[in-house]
Amino acid sequence: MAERHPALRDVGRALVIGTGRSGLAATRALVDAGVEVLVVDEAAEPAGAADVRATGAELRAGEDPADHLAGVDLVVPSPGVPEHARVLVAAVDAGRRVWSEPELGARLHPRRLVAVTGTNGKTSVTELTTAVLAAGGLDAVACGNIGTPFTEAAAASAPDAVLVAELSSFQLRFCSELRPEVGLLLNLAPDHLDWHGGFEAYGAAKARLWQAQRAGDWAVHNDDDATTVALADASAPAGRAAFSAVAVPDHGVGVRDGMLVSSIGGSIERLLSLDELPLRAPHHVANLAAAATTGLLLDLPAGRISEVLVDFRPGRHRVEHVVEVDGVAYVDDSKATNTHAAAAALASFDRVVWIAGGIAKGVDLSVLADALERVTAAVVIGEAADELAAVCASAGVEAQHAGSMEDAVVAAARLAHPGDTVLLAPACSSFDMFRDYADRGERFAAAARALASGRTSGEVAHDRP
Ligand code: UMA
Repeated sequence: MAERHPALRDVGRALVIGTGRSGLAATRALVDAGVEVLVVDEAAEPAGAADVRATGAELRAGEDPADHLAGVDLVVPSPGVPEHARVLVAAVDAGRRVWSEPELGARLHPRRLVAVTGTNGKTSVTELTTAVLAAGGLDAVACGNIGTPFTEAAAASAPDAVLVAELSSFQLRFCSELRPEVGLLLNLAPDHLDWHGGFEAYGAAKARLWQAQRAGDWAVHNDDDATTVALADASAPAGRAAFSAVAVPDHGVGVRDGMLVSSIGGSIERLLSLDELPLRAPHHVANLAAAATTGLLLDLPAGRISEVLVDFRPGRHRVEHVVEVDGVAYVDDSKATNTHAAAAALASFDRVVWIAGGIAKGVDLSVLADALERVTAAVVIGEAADELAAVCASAGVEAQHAGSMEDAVVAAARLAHPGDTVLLAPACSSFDMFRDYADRGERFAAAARALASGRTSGEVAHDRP
């Protein structure tokens, strides 16, 4: 047998939990490296079962992974496995190594790495940063939470490639040696508290982004978000840089006099005028500033960076204009899966009929009461519907319940007046009613388009004059 990879020299047997994208990528990498792999999934018929069996690994479906720790040197949990799961608590208590799938990939295939985390904007900034690096002539590869598992992307990439990894708190929680040369923490607001057990643990997981950095690496925080500043102060051992949507950081990219400017070279350098941008919402400007900071820290030419930023369009289901019907705009921000993102979307329109709801993930939704100033009415769906209706009532906003997205859109149409925006910004995850956030957004868009073509059953009669 070929000699085992040095990172796995003392790993004879590994337990992989989950047969999804992460679990499959980890299993393939471990089997290829000559490790004996047991894969366990809580589902009796997990979707990835056939792919896992094809690797030659043993699969036990429908079983508790905590029963299978005997003889295991390494545990690789899928990100969906919560930190308080019995198997992870048992593994940590027994002193077993627990690596997330990106940690495994980073150890097996060391590459240049830019890592992006935060509560919101991760995917957009990962896309933007990948485009910035590519325009600067680097072989940039987007991976991680964005879709292609880190390990798979790392294995397929050239040795001089730069991985641009979107990393979730779930993945960072079990990272230790993963070392980005630029690590971006975009923002931090309560999310996934059911998984981590609390906000402090969630923040601590995010801050692991910087723990393995060394001199010459960059820890980048958001100057407009005090929590990211405090976390960087407390935990970033490397060089510090920042970005902002309202001012110019000491060392980074920000806004002055309607221009996006950099202070990285020591003097102020203009990158672009905000007038050139199709979308000027603060969260979008912050995303552009974060990507520009990364490009400039990697010594890429400012002119190329500016071109990419001006041309960039946010992806699907991110404040996406779907259709206009009877003077009412229908906007899909299904990607707003937490309160922070929903509040940013609500602040982007003048008069809003708001569709929200789903699974609250242990987060207190009452903070949204302060974000409802421009909301004239709401339609609430899913598990969190009652809680959101109470939040609306506390802000003096009428909320109607709906049992499906189609009913929600029809109800919202009745509540809306010409000039209003019907905004899907759920503040919750989608898994109680939909396959994922994309499915939820598609259902919203289809229902809105059905209104436009008059296919919705019954006339849309406006409740109010
Ligand atoms: N499973 C168990 N036990 C558990 C939990 C899950 O056995 O306690 C099993 C499930 O039965 C299923 C499998 O694990 O068979 C699913 O694993 P998973 O939910 O971790 O999903 P993957 O398919 O491995 O996808 C993961 C990320 N999913 C999550 O973080 C929930 C994907 O991010 C990521 O693209 C992919 O790895 C590749 O890196 C998605 C996501 O929703 C987009 N991320 C969250 C977010 O963006 O908010 C963090």
